[in-house]
Amino acid sequence: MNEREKILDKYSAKVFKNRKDHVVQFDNAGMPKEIAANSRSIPGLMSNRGCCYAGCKGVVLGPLRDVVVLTHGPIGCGFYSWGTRRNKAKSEDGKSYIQYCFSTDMQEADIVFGGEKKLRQAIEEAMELFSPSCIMICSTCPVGLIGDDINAVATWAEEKFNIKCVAYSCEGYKGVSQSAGHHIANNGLMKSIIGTGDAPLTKKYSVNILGEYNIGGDGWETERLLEKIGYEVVSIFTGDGSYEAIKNAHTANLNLVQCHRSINYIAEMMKTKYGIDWFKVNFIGIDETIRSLREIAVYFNDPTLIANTETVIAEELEEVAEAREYYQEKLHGKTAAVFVGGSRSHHYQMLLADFGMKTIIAGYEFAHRDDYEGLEVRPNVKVDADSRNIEELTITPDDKYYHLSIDKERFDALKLTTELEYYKGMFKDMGDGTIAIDDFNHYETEKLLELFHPNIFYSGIKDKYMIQKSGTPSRQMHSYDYSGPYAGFKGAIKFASDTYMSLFTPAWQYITPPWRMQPTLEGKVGGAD
Ligand code: CFM
Repeated sequence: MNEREKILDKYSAKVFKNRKDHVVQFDNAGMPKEIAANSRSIPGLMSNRGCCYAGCKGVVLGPLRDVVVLTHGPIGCGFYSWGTRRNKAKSEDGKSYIQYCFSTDMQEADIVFGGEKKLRQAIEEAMELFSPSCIMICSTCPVGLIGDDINAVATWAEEKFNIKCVAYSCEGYKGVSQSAGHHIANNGLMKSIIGTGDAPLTKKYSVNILGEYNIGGDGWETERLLEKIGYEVVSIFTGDGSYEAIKNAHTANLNLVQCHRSINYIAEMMKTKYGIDWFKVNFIGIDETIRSLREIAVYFNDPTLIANTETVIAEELEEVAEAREYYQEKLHGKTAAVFVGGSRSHHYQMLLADFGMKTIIAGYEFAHRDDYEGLEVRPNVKVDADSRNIEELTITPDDKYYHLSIDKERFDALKLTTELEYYKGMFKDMGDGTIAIDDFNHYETEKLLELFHPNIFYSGIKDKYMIQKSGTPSRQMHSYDYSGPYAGFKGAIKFASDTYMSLFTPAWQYITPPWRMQPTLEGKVGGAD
């Protein structure tokens, strides 16, 4: 039995039938394989996934600092999504609401008699207290079940207060994970916000950064590098982003996509509507940052820009050279497991490789097949009923704003040599007995620790403690355990330093757990003899 078979061995026939297609082990040739993804989790298995509301409100819309994002639902949904993601924001203009939790706090009576009145009251209150230019309403499960007309309330608010108000039907039960919520949020931003501003550009070369949520300050570090080279960053979706900035996103020359999983919809719709090309970039990892910066410069094909890019790369590399060498020596040969949402488990493999570390286990909570296998599989992916429930917008070219930055010939040539409008997926960077798992559960995590003994396990809050209790250091790859930024050159060193501290402070190994010193409880099943 190989490791994959050992993991699946204990499952009942029914569970085995489902899970076998979600677990892939690579042979020495590292051949690309097919994986089952973006399908329903099995009830009862401890999945690490979140819900549709989490993907819409928590991930894509929540970081917009000048927007009041109002949770329409019982207080639990608002409370548990309050301040739990480290999407940092500045509030230089005094307009940052991300430290607040806005909720309609629906009660039983609202569920029975309808919650629209309460939603209107909440909007009135938000206007009185904060007077934002934009409010976004996010529905939770009961709202969809009782059928509150949140779109009518949004129209009412726009007319009454002369603001932008967008309603999102992102009830938690939609789709199979938070991925559905990303799509719904993308659709709303595309339909109602992008293209509504007309601020003029200030520089010749301008970009939007898509799928960068400024966790631990990553977006600030990426922006710093791009501005140092000479680009104008028109908007960031959505880390430290704002309604005021993303209104103008359609004016940029190029879209840079960091997290492909959460925002490819906007990149593709903006291409159709405004003619803006997109690049798959990755600012996680030194070599990947260099590749990304060079490809962007080559796209614009301006000798000054290319020279500036090389100067910045050389400067930044020099600054980190000594630390890089130190950590390479310490971390070389260590093995890692990386299990995060829908894009980091690939991005971080490249950063680990910078320091000579090998990823032997990787997995995504809610990625789609293209995130594993590459964009080329998209036409072969079967769309199931859960995904078909999410609206697909029909987009046509915009008469006024459609603009191409490069001609078709150059586009085609670049496409052959760069990651222009292409995402290669995680599998192509794996092989050699390593394993990839979709929608991990806790049982599988335990088995992986037992079978592979990774030196460190990067994962999330839901499984972090069970990993640590097994004696394996674990670092949170969603929030960076209060550290970061990890993006760019300096971020890579910060990541290496945090990893080094985790590995060389083996605190957990000095502790003898109580179950090793005393017998565990014994019992028997009650009932009849
Ligand atoms: Fe994109 Fe993200 Fe991720 Fe994601 Fe997320 Fe996140 Fe993530 Mo947590 S948007 S898919 S829904 S990179 S919150 S910033 S860390 S699971 S791998």
